[in-house]
Amino acid sequence: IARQVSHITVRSMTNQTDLIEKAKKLCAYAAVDSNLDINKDKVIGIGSGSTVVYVAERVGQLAKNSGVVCVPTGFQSKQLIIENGLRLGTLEEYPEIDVAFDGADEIDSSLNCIKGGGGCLLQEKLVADSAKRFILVADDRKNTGILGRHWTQGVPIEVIPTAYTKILRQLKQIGGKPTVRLGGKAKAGPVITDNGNFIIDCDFGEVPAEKLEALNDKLIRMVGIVETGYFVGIAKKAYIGKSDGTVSTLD
Ligand code: ABF
Repeated sequence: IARQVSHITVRSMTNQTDLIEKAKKLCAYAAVDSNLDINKDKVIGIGSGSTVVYVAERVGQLAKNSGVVCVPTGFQSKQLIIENGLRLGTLEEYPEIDVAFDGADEIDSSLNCIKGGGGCLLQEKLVADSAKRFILVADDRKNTGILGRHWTQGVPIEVIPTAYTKILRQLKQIGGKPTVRLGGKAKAGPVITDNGNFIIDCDFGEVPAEKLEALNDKLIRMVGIVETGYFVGIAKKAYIGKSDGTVSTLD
């Protein structure tokens, strides 16, 4: 009986994983199909994460030989652009992006989001901020209504390495619970971003939309913080994939 129960548990976990994967693909395809016009959009931002894998796949299917240029948000997205036969460009060459797609860790009902779970938040914010239209793609677990509900580690904050103890102290002073993100097999050292910085994950609990901008401004003013994972008022629309096979939008 024990074997049978564990078999069922594994199978239902697999089903759940399959449904989430399906939801990611559905929202990514819907976002690209509804927002990419290959006759007009010539520069596309491609974000990072597991949902964006399907964005890159769909952009590849629709725009492979159309001459569009894709600007990545980090190493993984650079690989995705290349693997899908798309043309790679840099933000230095293309500072104005027609449309950018990216995932999120959490999205609130005002389209603010937390990003940076994968550690690429600075590049992601640069691309998002350079885009005329910034579109989010996520499965329904990320649609939490209010930020701080799902992402229990808190908001990722990129800091200059020599400033990390100063910033830890300052974050505690304003009521945060910060931890330096550790990496590697033994988690013995800090994660180093593409820009050579550290990431601090800081839990501020649930932060209502109307308080986000003030909190983010306070963080950005701390000398040593390069950027935060709060994306306030940047996204134009979000495509949310559900495990029942439907996609809803937030705008
Ligand atoms: C990136 O990928 C990050 O900002 C965010 O942490 C993450 C979302 O990943 P996924 O699509 O895998 O949930 O966009």
